Amino acid sequence: MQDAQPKTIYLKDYQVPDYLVDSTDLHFELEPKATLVKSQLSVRRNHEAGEGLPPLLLDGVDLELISVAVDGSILPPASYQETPEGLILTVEKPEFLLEIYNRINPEDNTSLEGLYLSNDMYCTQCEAEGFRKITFYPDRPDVMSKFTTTIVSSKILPVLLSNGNEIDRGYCEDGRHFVTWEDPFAKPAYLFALVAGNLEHRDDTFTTVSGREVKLRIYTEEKNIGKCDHAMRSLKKAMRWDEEMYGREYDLDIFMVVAVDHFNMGAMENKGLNIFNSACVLASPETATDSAFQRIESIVGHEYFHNWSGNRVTCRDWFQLSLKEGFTVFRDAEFSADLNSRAVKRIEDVSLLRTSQFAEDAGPMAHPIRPESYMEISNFYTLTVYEKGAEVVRMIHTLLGQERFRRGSDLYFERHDGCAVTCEDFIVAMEDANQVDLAQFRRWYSQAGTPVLVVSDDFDQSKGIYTLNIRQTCPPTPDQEEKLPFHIPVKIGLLDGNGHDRILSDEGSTEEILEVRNVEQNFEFNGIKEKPLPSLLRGFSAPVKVRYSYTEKQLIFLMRNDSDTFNRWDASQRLAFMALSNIQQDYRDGKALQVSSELIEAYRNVLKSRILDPALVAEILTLPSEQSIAEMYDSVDAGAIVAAREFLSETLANTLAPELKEKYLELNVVKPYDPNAKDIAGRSLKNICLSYLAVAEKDDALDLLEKQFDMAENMTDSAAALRGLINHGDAIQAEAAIQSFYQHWQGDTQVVELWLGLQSSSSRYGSLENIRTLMEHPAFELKNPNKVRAVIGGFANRNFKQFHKEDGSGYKFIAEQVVALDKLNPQIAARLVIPITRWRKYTGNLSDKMKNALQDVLNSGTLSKDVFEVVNKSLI
Ligand code: B3K
Ligand code: ZN
Repeated sequence: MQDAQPKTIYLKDYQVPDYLVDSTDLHFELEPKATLVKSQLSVRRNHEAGEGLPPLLLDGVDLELISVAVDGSILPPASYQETPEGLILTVEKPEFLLEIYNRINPEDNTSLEGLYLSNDMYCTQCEAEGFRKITFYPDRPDVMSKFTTTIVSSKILPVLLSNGNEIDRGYCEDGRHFVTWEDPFAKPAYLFALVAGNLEHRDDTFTTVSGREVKLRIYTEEKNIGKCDHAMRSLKKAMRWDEEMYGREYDLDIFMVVAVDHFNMGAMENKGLNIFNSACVLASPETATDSAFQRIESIVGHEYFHNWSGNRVTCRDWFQLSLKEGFTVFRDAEFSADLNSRAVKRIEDVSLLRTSQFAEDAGPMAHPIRPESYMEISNFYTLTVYEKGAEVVRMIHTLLGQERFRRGSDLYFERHDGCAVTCEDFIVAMEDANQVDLAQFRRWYSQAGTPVLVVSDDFDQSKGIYTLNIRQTCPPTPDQEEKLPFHIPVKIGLLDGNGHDRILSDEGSTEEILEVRNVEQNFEFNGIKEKPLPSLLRGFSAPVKVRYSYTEKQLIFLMRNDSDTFNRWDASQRLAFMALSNIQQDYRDGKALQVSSELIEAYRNVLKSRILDPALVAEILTLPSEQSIAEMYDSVDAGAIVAAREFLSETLANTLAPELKEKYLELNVVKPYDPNAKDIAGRSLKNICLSYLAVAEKDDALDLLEKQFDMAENMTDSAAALRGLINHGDAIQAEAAIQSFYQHWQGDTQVVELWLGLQSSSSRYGSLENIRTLMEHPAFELKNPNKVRAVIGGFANRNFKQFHKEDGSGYKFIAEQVVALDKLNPQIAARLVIPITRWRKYTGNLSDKMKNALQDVLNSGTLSKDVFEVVNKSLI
């Protein structure tokens, strides 16, 4: 926390470190309020940085310094300077052993950065700049060191873990015990980890492609030991996949995963010792939904893949974060796509991107995937860096093709193994391996904002030439008024009147990747006899918006015929957006609301289809969320959006009730739970039908809900029924379901989090009053980020109707919570404030009320760097 405006750090100011640390020996004596840390660093002047011996700067935050010694001699306090950011030492030697003793207080560390306690377990989170909360250190990713760690504790904590391989253990004279770990790979401090607790473990082994046996171990509290199987299976699949797809083998004797209840994000890729938010690793059919099963598989994969893309090859500085995150998200997305339904995975990822990343690109914190400046790096762990970053890697993959992309990644890993590098190094490896020029493509790394492609077409019947005209623009973003044209791969197909793909080349291909490079460009197709219908941006081949004036009829045609599954879904989305826009207009004009019969018939056909993959049917039937509708407009009328979506949903529900019921009954079969793609698709479609039936409130929908609620044998069905009862049951029914569910599951943390989220995100149940009541519930804990995300985040991010209430009470509430949370956990507070930073987009009173709430946060007193940066940039 600080008073003065925090300093801005710029990419252009990067300088190599003055000193390097060859080895780091750490010694911890764990005590909740007074953990003693001793560190021995072999420090060496970095000759790349220049001549002379400048002062050595060590980062350190919230540390109690005990002593500093150089080559065995304690330094008098006069020879070093302690500042709020760390320690400045002058040592007149180019190489020396630095020994520091300091004390920290894990119990009072509610920021969940550095060393802290979760329940009674010690754990760490060091990325990005948490190591400086453990000891004084050059806490920057380009300082890579070999770590040895000894942990001493009372025997109440039998499990003592750190990175690498265990090399020693024993007892101290005073009855305490210790374990020593050695990590043979040099790493930056952000990958350091320590865990100590009373934990059980699940074991397995994996034999690598070269025949080495690796021990796999998942640690949890005893009560959760039965929830590790899915994560273990996912880990083994990930290890095999990385060998097969990228030729990457695991490199230590043991790979450990620990589940922790208090965690700021999903998981962390610490070398050999991944630490996971319990919600992202623990699952059983009775307690976890299908989406939790899938989330676990993808996060386990993601963290494992970091062992190469992140750990063996790491980032030079935090501006390069997308180097490891964008690439690793791309890798985990492909992993999930290979294991499950590729089309569904793509639809889910693109929905997230469009709903939330596009909003980021259009908001006050917009930044390129490689930002140029920041005040607090934690604020840049964003969907832009992660998801758009992955799309940028995907575009390179699209432009090069699988084989050449692999050649590039092989060269990248080989060239930079053991190094801290930049996004530029990644692109250069791709170029060098394939003799391509990605000069213009690099703009994706430096320009923010979502490009817009305006597409028009022309058909010259006499010459048989069909022309696509593509114009690109990109809206201004903070600090970037003008943008240069991007290099954009636009994958297309052309449909004939029968809905078949036209052949576009002599080799018989039916798809083409148009490489858009200019502000305006024409692409001609010869030998065309009738005007085709374009299927644009197939598979979402670039993170852009495409505007082409499709008619309703054409969209229905694409929905039926496009050979690209993603674009079939996309056509349905365009259709829904078109309908929702019209309804909003009628709503504002005070006219009777209506939905075209063609649209209803199109949905009926999808629902009745025996050919379409049920997973796709489920995705098509899922109407765009209010948030994603809001993202489509420069000026958002929240009330009209809610009214339009409710009307469309009710109209579909009422008109299609017989078909919905038939489909529900057809799919509602009893069989053992298996989270495979086919069964997940079936459950997903079944539960969407059920939710529509609940909206229609007829055809004994409430009985079906009650029955499913009582009989469900897996959490997917159980939670779907509970959601239906909360949103559509009568008040007594809803309350009874909420209570009985809690009675049954109160001992299970992950289910309780789900239960809280179902209530807070309910447009009917999640009123501000009920949110406040939930916060009084014994299951709620302001110091636990999962609970905060479930209750307060559920309200602000997934309960559009209640959050955007006319009186602005939702915004005031968020401001109040942000101020309270900032004192405990600045990272979480800075995430929570985001929904009110988009005030410029909202119409009328809402905009002012949102802005006032933001101003209240700013005026509340001393803010953390995290919250200050977000709020301040949003008000400028
Ligand atoms: N690398 C971590 C994220 C750390 C976030 C720090 N605020 C998890 C991941 O992306 O795999
Ligand atoms: Zn990651």
